[in-house]
Amino acid sequence: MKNFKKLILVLTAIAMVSCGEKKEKEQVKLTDQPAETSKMATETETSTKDENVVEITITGNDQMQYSMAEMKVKAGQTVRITLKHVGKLDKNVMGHNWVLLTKGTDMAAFAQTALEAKATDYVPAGSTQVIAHTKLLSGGESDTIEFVAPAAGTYDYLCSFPGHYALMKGKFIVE
Ligand SMILES: [Cu+2]
Repeated sequence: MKNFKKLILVLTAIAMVSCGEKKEKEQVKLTDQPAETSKMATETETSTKDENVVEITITGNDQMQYSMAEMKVKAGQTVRITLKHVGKLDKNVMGHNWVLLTKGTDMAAFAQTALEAKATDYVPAGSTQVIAHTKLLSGGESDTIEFVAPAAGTYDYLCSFPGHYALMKGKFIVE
């Protein structure tokens, strides 16, 4: 690791010579930062390892599929969900979001209403049927949301982009 750092410093020094002074300084900074940043990230991770926080990462791809058909959490837990669009297509043609519906919401009826909400990325503004939702993502993007798990029961989640819920849906189970 130390040798690697030295190598980077040497390479940076070489780059300095060829790039002029301003760029040199930037590069030195860039080289110095990652080590510190990653250290801090690790510390934060450990300190937030809380029984009451559950982190879930779900992906969506260009084949219109989620990576999970079921999620389980406990009532009252803080749920941190990250949706990653691992495809390449733009959100205009293959946008994905993650929308959690209130218990008993008719998914097909909701999806129908969502069709008309293009202006708000297919999540009807002010809908009382939505517990939580991510942004609509293009390939390569991700979004993390946080909310408190509702009362015990089984809830539906879906991607509300037109036509996607037929494949992109799942059960959110609160125990
Ligand atoms: Cu989708």
